[in-house]
Amino acid sequence: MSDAIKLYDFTTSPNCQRVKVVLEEKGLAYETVPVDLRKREQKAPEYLAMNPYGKVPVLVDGDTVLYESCIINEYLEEKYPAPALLPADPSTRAHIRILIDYGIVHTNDSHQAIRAEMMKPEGERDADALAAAKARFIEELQPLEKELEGRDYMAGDFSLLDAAHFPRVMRHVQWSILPDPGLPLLDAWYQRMTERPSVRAIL
Ligand SMILES: N[C@@H](CCC(=O)N[C@@H](CS)C(=O)NCC(=O)O)C(=O)O
Repeated sequence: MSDAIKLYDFTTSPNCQRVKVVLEEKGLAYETVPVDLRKREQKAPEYLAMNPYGKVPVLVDGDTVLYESCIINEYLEEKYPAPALLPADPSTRAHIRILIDYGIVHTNDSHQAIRAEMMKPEGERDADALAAAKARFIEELQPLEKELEGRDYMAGDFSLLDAAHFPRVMRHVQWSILPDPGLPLLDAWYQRMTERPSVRAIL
């Protein structure tokens, strides 16, 4: 059996992309194992034995089997510390973790409301519901915009914070929810992110 890290992956899943960016940034050799979400392969008993939540991604590194993308990324940072994707200072690390949680959990309701509309055929979308969710989402992204004042990346240097937020922002760019005139720094950051070899490698 190969010793390479395995990532159970669905190519377009933002949660998988978040991990793939970190694997690429760290220059780690890994294999992706496709999981077809449309065929509900993530609910098969063998898969649930690895991830009881029945979701992608799952990372297998030797005897270590992990799920939850942000926790996987923290594991990769601890196990493979170079190049560092978190600063050394505990207070800054904690601040980064707050912002990861904020951007994923605390914007999730508006993100999901937008997603629900975008998944419908164009003619069946509720324009008012979409506009309201968009306004809320844009407002909720303001704290991340603020972090980018005077910085190329959200914590100064590229970090797990940027890897965490890129995939969802990309989804909203694909849906034409972003860029937004109220978030110019986030747009410049997004463009910068798309130039990174790690991001180019996973798209
Ligand atoms: N909190 C989890 C979320 C994982 C997740 O929601 N994955 C989606 C794909 S983006 C999934 O597997 N959906 C299929 C399902 O829920 O059955 C993480 O960060 O890894």
